Amino acid sequence: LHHPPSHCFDNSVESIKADLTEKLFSMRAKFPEVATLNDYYLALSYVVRDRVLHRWIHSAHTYFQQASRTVVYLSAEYLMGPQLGNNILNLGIRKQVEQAVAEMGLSLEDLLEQEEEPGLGNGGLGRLAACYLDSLATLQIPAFGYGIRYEFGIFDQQIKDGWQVEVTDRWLRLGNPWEVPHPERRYEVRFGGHTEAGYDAQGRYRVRWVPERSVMGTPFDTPVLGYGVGNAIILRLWQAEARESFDFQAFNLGNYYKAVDDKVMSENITKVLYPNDEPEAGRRLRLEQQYFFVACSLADMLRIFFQRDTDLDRLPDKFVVQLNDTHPAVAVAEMMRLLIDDNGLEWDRAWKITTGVFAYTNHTLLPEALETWNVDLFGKVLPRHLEIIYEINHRFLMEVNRFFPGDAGRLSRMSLFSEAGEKRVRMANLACVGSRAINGVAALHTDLLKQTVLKDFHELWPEKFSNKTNGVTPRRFMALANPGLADLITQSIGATWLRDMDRLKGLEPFARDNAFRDQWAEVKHQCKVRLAAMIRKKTGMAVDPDTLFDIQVKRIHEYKRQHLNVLNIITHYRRLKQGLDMDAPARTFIFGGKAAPGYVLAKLMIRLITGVADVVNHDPDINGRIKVVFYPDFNVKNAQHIYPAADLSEQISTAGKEASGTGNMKFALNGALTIGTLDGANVEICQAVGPENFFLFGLTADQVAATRQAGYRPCDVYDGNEELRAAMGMISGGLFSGGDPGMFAPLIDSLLNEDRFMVLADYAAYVQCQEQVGRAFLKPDHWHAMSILNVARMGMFSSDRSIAEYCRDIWHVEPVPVVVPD
Ligand code: 26Y
Repeated sequence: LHHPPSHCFDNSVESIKADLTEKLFSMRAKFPEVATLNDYYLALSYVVRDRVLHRWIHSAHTYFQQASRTVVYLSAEYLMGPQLGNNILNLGIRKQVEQAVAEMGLSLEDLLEQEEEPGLGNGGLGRLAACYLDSLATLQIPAFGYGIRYEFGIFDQQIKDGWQVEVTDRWLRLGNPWEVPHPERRYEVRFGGHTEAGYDAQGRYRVRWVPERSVMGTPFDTPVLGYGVGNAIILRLWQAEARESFDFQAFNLGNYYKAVDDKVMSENITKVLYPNDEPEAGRRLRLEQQYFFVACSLADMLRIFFQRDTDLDRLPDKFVVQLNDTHPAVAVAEMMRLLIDDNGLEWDRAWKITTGVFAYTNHTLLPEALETWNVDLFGKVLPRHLEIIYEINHRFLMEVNRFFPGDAGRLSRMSLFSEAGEKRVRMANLACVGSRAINGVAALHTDLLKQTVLKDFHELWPEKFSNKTNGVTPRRFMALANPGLADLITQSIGATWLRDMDRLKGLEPFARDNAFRDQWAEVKHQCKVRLAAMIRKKTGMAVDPDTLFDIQVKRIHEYKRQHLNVLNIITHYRRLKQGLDMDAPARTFIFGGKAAPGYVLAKLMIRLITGVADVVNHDPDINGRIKVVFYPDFNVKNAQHIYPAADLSEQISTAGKEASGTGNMKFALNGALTIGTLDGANVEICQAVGPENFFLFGLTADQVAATRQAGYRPCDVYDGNEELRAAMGMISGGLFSGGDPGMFAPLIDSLLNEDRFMVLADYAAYVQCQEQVGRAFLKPDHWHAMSILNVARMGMFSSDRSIAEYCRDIWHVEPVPVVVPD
């Protein structure tokens, strides 16, 4: 085995400057006088990338030698956020880079702003995957993240006349310096066709899949650095390409356009990320995407396994594969196919290996969000896999029947196929049966999983279940997003907290320290000034950093209840108009988030927010006591400006609906106080920071279920509450829709007739709780003390803690330290 380059990088200011000029020349073919800001961004990125790759090469070399168990994280989404700043932070070269670019007449901040983030995810699930890669690297765990290199990620959001408009996300337009393509390491992925059964030369029963078409998957590698360690890991994203750029046979037959057509069809597979909450859009292509990246990833894993081993029974000792929700669950069938059809194993042996390798994380309780596939469609795309799933199901249901004899209801609930209406494959059931561990993402979520959607599986295999409460990386969401706060914390308790978040506890005594509280307040104020400038730039609106910044940023969804927030704003507005509540502090209500393009009510909620903003912001009677802002195009990059500037974090989902939430953690770690329901991880956050430092309101999950059971009638709530009637009347009267009373009718009707998410039931409690928030904000000393205590007690919400628990309880993997010469 050869040793990797022991070449060392000189991180002095002089050397970084020299490298930058060299990269401008070698990678951009420019000299300084003609270079654009983007050329400089790219050149600096290449300077940083060399140093990142250096760590990756040493890590790969070390992992290869040690061959200890490796984590494979399979996720259809990764929301990585901008890379340059994070890599500079993790390399520990911020000061030198800042000075180097300054001496060349540039500002690091401007260069960082150039980067277009890869928006390869919808929201929480994709961002969680990115935080977990950061923590895997930092905890020195050998790991691969595998996913899809979408050419178009989540759409860019613009606001036109108050409505959301979707614009294609062309994130690759100016080049992506962070990835390294490996066309030499591509795999063929087959689709469609039929199967043929027969006996091989040894007389063994074998099935042959005769596919109808195939595409190639090419990997693009992005290294992810650990913090404070030499380790790096790889995010490997697959891009679909045609097998041959020209199908020569078709070409010879004169069918040139068919050949080009096939190429286009193949490349469609990784063309676009699908939004969640999108009814039925592009289902076939989505199934193809899922199988495509799973097939490439498992083939790659086996290739790496066979580099050092020959005995597939040892696969579970060498790899554990975590399924990030059911999107990659077809991996269970693909693993069986690889073992049986391609490697000649018997079923039982293959099943033992398969169920020794996989583990499954569930991220939702909403029954309509559980993935299922029409059996006919599935069979057309993956005929062999459908057969395998039938066989898994047959054997599984026999086992269920041994444990619970004659329980027909249970058999039909646990079957991998639902037979009510059209026959469908249930991916959550497949994931459960194929995995040796199953987890939810917050304590309440895991409890509810066991009681509801996965109840039968829990009764069969209670030992497979555990909770792994989500976490977020303090590197990106504190050190990078909020350097002022991070520096203040480091000055007070030392620097170790960034890798050991329990150290934040050391901040508790400072909550009583007046001088410290003033510094804390000053940092927050600076963050608000910065956000106000961003708001001005993006929307043209002036907001006052001395007002209470009350922020709700997340995907727009009925269960997240942005409309509950709006109802409170309208109520507050009406009171002010009546001369009431005049002692309440002035507030800036900030919203951000994307609605799925086909989710009509969610898009209407955005229109309602912008409609209310239009009226309230321009009402002379209000005189700035309320401002409402919709911050367009919420993404990771914007989020890094937004979380640090919040006084109040809105976490107001209907109890029992938000699996965990992770924005709630990012806010609280930046010193925002939370107004929230007992939902998802809010329950644990409230417990950790203490209920006296948390604004709790609303029905509990049990009460929500009981209220529903008892025949909840939203119109009764409406009839019984004068302020609620007035607020809804202002909406339906057309005040926020330029006099059009019809515009918001669908929203109002859904609240009055069904109110699936109990907005009206929680309205009064929410309004009252918001009054309490207002009163608390008027006592700044106490407010800032609560803010400090929140940060001091939030240590457990580091993704390092989450990953350490996965390592200990599910993956059984150990750290492998990497030594990098430098
Ligand atoms: C298109 C499709 C099948 C699909 C794609 C993405 C379906 C769902 C999703 C994304 C789901 C998601 O983001 N779930 C969130 O996961 C977070 C991380 O665990 C949780 O904190 C959050 O509560 C949950 O809504």
